[in-house]
Amino acid sequence: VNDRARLTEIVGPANVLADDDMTAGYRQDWTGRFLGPSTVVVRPGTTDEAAAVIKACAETSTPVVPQGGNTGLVGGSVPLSGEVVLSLTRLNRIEPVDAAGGQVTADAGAAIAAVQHAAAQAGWAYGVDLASRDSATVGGTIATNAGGLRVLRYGDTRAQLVGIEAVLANGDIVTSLPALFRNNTGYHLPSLLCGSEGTLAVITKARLRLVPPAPHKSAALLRFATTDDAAAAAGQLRRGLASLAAVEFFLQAGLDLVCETFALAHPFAAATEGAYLLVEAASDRDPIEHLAAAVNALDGVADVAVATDSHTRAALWRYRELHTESINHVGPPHKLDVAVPVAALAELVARVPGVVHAIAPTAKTWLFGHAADGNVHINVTGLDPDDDRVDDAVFRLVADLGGSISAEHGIGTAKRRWLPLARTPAEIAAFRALKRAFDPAGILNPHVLLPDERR
Ligand code: 2HG
Ligand code: ZN
Repeated sequence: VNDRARLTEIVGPANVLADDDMTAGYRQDWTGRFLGPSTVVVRPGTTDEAAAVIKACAETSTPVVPQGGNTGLVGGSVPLSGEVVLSLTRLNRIEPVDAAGGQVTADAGAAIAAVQHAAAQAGWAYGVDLASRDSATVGGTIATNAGGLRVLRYGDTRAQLVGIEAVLANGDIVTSLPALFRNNTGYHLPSLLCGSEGTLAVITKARLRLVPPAPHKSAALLRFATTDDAAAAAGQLRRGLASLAAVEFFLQAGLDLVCETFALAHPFAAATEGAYLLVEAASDRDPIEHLAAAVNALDGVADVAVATDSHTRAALWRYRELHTESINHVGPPHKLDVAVPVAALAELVARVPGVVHAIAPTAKTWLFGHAADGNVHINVTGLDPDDDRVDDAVFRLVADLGGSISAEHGIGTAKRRWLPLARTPAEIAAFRALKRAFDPAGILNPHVLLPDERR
């Protein structure tokens, strides 16, 4: 990169990394499926530095990939074409919580766990939680509109967003971080930048709404004989349990893999098959009685394990949260994070293994996810990283079922080819018009989200 000296002037020599060993962690995505070639990583320490970096890159038409915690799962934050990586993790301040207004302003590089902690210290909570909470950042979760474990209760990241500060493609800074609950003044840039995957601007700060804490929690792990029963139960729990905080789902094969990989005892020693729901209730008072009553009212429950203390609860959560890591031990997966109408969840789960098997008979399919939201994480191991025939067949099935090719991870590099399955031609034309308006030179994360234009 010919402007390395310029970048060094802006952020200092310690914050321009070029050595392959030093940049390796910024070039490879979390799944191990996507790895970029040698490049430069720039780590600004302030919004002004980030703006100066973007301005310098704009002047030389150098493409930039903004990056937070690099925990994304669709290859959206790695420099696959040798782009400069703009790492925001040094921007990690969190301002004092606005306790009266129930909001907080945090830098893009602050970890989600740090925001949760700051909120809790002030008697509030942050509505977003996800397994990668210690690494995933405010900016990255906004850029991808991350979902996670609390969407059911508090909505996705977009629903938490009050204001934003961002650097535009020409280096200008737009700031709107109002300490307001209501603010209805035209185009809402936070909403637009949320889910834009670094293609429209670089997020440097955000104003986030907080939620009342629900410190009393109970969880139950339920085993059902069939996915149909589990899916029906998820719907019934939403109606019947006001304190419902999460309904997560996995299958026997995934549970067995997690237990084997992490040497955990099986929750129900004798069970060899089933569909599992991990149900959590959270409230300002102990929700155990309501949870127990709601579980008792369900049909088709074959086994139950209840956790009332935090230690046992964490043990139950491990069966669910360790899926991603356990699957990575098998080999780099193809990750197909999809959503279907809740009524079609069981059908999807039933049909996916056959679709995969017909194309790749030796591949393994792992299904788990957020049951009450109709969000299934279809992971397939044993496929060549570049062989996307399975991805194609599964996405088409999902589209036929009225679903979406991305529920919460975004489009990134991995799915942009299939955006037309999720969006109409007119919508994609509108996307392209927005991209041209915000980034006419096309330097911001140029290889994600939008499919290549046919020439
Ligand atoms: C989860 O729900 C994450 O655990 C990761 O969204 C999903 O690894 C996956 O496919
Ligand atoms: Zn998920």
